[in-house]
Parts: sequence; C-alpha cells; structure tokens
Amino acid sequence: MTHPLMTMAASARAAIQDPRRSTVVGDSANPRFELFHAASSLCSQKVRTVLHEKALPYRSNDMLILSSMGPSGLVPAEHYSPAYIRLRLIAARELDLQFVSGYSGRTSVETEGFDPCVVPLLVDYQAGRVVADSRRICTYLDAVSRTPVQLVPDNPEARTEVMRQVGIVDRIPNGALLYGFHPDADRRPDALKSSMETVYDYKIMALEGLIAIHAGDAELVAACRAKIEKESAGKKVCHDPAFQRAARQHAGDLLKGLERDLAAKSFSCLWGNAFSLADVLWGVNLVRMNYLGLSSMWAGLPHVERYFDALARRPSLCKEAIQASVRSMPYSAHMDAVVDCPAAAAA
Ligand SMILES: N[C@@H](CCC(=O)N[C@@H](CS)C(=O)NCC(=O)O)C(=O)O
Repeated sequence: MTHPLMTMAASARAAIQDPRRSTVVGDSANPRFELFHAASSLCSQKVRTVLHEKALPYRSNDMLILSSMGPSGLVPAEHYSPAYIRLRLIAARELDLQFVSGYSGRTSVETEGFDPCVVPLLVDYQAGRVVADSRRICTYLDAVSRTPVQLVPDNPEARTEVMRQVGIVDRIPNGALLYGFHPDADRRPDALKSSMETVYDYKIMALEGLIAIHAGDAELVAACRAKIEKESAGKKVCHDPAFQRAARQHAGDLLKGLERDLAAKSFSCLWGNAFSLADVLWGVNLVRMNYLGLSSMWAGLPHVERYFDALARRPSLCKEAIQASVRSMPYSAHMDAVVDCPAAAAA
C-alpha cells in the first residue's frame, strides 16, 4: 500500500513545472528523505549543506519560489501549490505553533510563528514524518544520522555553545536584508532589486488566487490569509528607511558578537573544534551577506574575515551555498572574489 505521505508528496511534486528539477541526490533508488527546497533559498542551503556533510541521499525538489508575470498573467511560485501547503500543514500540527502574522524581517519560527508558504520542507518516509523549519530539519537530520560527521556535539558545554550560535543565526533579519531597500547603501545586484519591487504584490496576488479557488478549504484559506498578513506588513516597511537601518544595525551587532565569540574560541572550526552546525549556519549566512554586498560589515572584524574564508573553502558550503547562489540568483559582482572550491564541483 502506498504511504499517504508519498501520495501527498507526489502531488506537491506535480506542481513543479519542469520535472528535471526533481532528482535524486546520492546513491539510492528509493531514498529515505525527500526535500522540497529552492537552490537560491538561504534556509534550503542550510539543510542541503547538512545533507551534504552527512552524505545522505535524498529526493530533491528544487522549486521556483518567485512568482512571475507571464504573457497570460501571474505564474504563481511553485511552493504556493495547495498540495505543498497541505504537506507543510502536517508539520505545523506537530509544532503546535500559531501562524505568522506580522513582519519583523526575521524568518525564525520561534519568534515569528509558522509560515505555511515557505521552503524548505523535509519528508522522512522511514519515520512517517514531515519536518518544517531549517533549524529543526538540521537538528533532526543530525539526530537521526550520526555519521560521518556529528554536527551537534555531545559534550554539554560545546553543545550549549553550538546551539546558542544556531539560535543567533536563526534570528538574523535575513528577510529584511534580502527584500529591503536600504536608504544609504543598497549594494544588492540591480536585477535582484528590480524583482524585489514586485515580489510582495506577486506573492499576495498568488495567495489571493489560491483563496478564490479553494474557498471551501478552511485550513488552506487560514494559512494563505496568515501569509498575506505577513507579506502585506513586509511590503509596508521594505522602503522604510528607519526599519531598514535598524535591521542593518541589528545584523551588524550580531557580527560584532560573532567576532567576540570567535576571539573567545568558544566554538568554530577555526580553532580545531569539530565542524559543527553553527559553522554550517554561519557559513550559509555569511555567503548570503557577501552576495548582498554586505561583506564590508566584517571588514574591521579580523576573526570573522578569517572565519568566512575558512568556511568558503568547505566543500559542502562551497557547493550548496556559494555555487548554488551563483547559479540560481542574479549575478552579483560581490561573489567574484569568493573562492571557488574545485572539490565541491565533483561532490
Ligand atoms: N523559519 C523558516 C523560514 C523559511 C523561509 O523564510 N523560507 C524562504 C526562503 S529562505 C521562502 O521560502 N520564501 C518564499 C516566500 O516567502 O514565499 C526556515 O528556516 O525554514
């Protein structure tokens, strides 16, 4: 008998326009895990880096997460399909969290609530579970698969520090940095800026379209309404100078905190500690900040500078964050100087 999760996942997969974006990564005809993600998505890059470190095979569904305007109207993003949202709602029930409502510029499920219309999402067919939220997926994968590397250490002191760093990265206002128009120093690639001018309107149009078609599905409608509320609030502040300056300032303060923590040698692969989940998450985040033209924020922070250089050489980060960003996002001159790791190409 086919597992109901398999049927649901197959429906979510069917919304992917190009079937070549559904592949199997690694050596398995029938992998235990299936990932719904996007090459460009920061949160997906975190999960893929963990899967890479663990050498875990998985079915990969690389979704288009930007809606666009085609000749016959709006083409909704692929993760706004009812089948995909219904799959996410299974994970939401397990978490027992409120849906997102407002917008802070952060994407942490802990502080913002559950966003029903985002990637990544993991299905574990062996456990019969659907796991949402990058932070939870990463710790879940580390718990169910302890080899070849263990990313969350057993030693209580080391574990506490790694998880503290994981919490810090999870609260970086990444949404604000990607979508927001900074009044003084907006160094994002021009093509990205122009797609960010329409992104909120397209999201809201796509979600309103879903509500109109599925008006009888109360749970789906509630999920779409929550997402509309969040995105409408995001739209209001994307050109708000005070909001954008505060988000940038907050990210800068977190980098200064990272500099202090690196100097204290409390964690990080720089000092001979084992490569950890904190290194994965900081690595992906620093790559994103570099892509957005924000590396000047750590110009006076020598430990962060060294840390970024070391992380950019890690094959998993090179492939899943650097190369994936370069291939899937608009060209960013800020990435030209980032080391291209040959080991990653082969991995
Ligand atoms: N807390 C969630 C946040 C997920 C999230 O915000 N995903 C973004 C990409 S990194 C997304 O799917 N955005 C598309 C949208 O909002 O429609 C996680 O870490 O998984």
